[in-house]
Amino acid sequence: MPKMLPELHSSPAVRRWNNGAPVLSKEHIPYEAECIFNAGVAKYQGRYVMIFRNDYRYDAARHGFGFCNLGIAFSRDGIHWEVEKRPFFSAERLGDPEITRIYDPRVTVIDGICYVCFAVDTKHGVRGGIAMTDDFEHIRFLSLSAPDNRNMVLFPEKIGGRYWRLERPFPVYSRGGVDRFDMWISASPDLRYWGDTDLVLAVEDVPWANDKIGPGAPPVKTGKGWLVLFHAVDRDRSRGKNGWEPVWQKRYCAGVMLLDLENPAKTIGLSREPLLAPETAWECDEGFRTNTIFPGGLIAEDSGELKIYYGASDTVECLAFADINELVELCKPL
Ligand code: BMA
Repeated sequence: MPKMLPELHSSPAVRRWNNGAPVLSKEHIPYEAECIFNAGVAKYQGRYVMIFRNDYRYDAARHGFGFCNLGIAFSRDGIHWEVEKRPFFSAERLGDPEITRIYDPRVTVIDGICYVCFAVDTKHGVRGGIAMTDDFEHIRFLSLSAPDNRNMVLFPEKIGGRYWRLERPFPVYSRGGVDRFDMWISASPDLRYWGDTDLVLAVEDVPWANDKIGPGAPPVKTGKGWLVLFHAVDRDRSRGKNGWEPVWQKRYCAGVMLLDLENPAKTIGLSREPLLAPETAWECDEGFRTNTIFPGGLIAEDSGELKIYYGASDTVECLAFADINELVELCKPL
């Protein structure tokens, strides 16, 4: 039986695919793979494309994985996936000794071009990377942020003539030396030079978070505003052993908010409850870092159905459905 966490529940507005079974996991991968999670998903040239994270070769002594790469899968329906024979990308393939890991991809299509954002671990801090690909074999970097920053996602169109990204710097020194990290936005004329940075949502605005928040999937345009998924973390020091690690005290939930259509730096709505809280066996019991829901893909279908892709317990990739208007309704003014 899944371990229930009584204090937080998922919204009745979401329905998990196949009772929370993974849409993608290591069994589907034709090369060495262990944890398949935190994927970015987009519709591109008539099919769905997913870029997923693969952490492999667990080292129990270090409580971590020795290797990480990004894989690619394609789908006709967004549910059943065919995985490419070889991994797409990794820090090793880049061949820059400064860059040690590339992970947590998000995919946005803008004007028919496919962009991928990811977290880039370097020997001197974590940077947010933006790159483009047109063949899912080669990748060209456009920009790398200053450290420490990650969870970058691009809006799917220019607003007021500029590109926009959500991001999550981690200002340890100026936020009291503990995790208190917030969601920010920046604009760019060309995807290379970023500025006009502004705060979008602070962790203390989210009633079920006490640690940090960060952008999830690329925003979806609705008649009422930009619909944005985010993750929100609470830490409970009484939590002990969870998952494979000796101690894991955090819980990651998915939340939803609305940004102004013309000025996306302005938050106009927030759901005061989590959208997805860990509840199923994969989310609570089975994985590496339990109690972790990490949304990275949001697709709006013409029917009004939303597909929400999320990593569960840093171990598998799952899918949930919702109605776009119902999620907009959940977002009440701040
Ligand atoms: C965050 C990132 C994510 C991960 C999450 C939970 O800090 O590293 O990649 O899913 O922690 O472990």
